[in-house]
Amino acid sequence: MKEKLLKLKEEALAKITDAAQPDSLEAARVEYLGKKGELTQILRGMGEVAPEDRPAMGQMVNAVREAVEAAIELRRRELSAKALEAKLGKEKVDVTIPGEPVVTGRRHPLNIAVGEMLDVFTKMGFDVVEGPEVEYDYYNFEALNIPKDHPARDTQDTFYFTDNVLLRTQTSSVQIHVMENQKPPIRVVAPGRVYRSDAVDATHSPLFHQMEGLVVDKGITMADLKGTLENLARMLYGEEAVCRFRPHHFPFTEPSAEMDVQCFACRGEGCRLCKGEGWIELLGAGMVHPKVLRTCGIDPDVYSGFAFGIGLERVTMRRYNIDDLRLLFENDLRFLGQF
Ligand code: 2NL
Repeated sequence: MKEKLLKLKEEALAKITDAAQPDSLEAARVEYLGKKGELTQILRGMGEVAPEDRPAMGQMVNAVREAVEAAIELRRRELSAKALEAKLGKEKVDVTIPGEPVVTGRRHPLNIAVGEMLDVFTKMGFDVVEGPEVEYDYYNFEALNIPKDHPARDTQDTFYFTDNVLLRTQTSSVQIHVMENQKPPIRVVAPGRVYRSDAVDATHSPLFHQMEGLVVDKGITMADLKGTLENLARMLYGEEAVCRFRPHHFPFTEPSAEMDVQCFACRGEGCRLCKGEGWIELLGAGMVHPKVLRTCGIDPDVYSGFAFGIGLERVTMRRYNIDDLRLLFENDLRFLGQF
């Protein structure tokens, strides 16, 4: 019995020291110390040993068991230290490898141009206002003196949700809200998205951007309109920019005008940029129609005002020499990275 035990001990210790993986170590533990393990069997069999031999035998078996347990524990530590070392070796960071370049975003050219224009207006004392893109017919058309049969209301141009609700086709709607809620003096610019049912090409998009401005106070005249808008033109095209006003018609202003700037490429001679005209159309404007003022609760006998609207894509395209509107909407990083 004693010999058998010693042989078992030798065998177990050899297996334990040879175990190269946690798996084989566990297998060895089960083989000797598990429920059906060899040492466990021997302990169970103690009942058959003669009573006088039991204490000595018991001591021996326990000593072997303790030795085996200690060996397993020792090996377990060795193996986990080895595993940790291997893992750390694999995860080693090479701090000398150059870093990945950080790609930073840039402002969109449209946003840059609009920002510069807003700067001019805020310096002149204008507030920047925004409003909903989904609007009632009333704010987009009715309050602006656009009668029911006006071509601007044609379903060909306007995206309708219902008879009464639409995507705004101009940011004038924002200024109607301002006039309803605010007493003169009013000085606001309203930049934002507008929508018209157009097919996409180099100069058209169903979504585009506009900025409108509105000034209402006592004694506002066409001279205020001209001074303000010439200021804008000088910022966009330089101190020497030459402007001209042509009579025009809008339902919401009376009188109405369009403002051109003399072509900055040919100085009025006529070239490819201005299509031989010598002038480039910049914006539409006029004195706010008395009917529009009255509709918004402002007495046209006491107050007058001017308003203007300017297409932002066209200004941006000219500013950065962009020849296709679609470039502004496609968000190609090779394009956007140039500004
Ligand atoms: C254009 C012309 C214009 C206005 C917009 C306006 C707004 C109110 C009252 C009166 Cl609340 N007028 N806006 C006035 C004249 C022209 O836009 O060609 N835009 C691109």
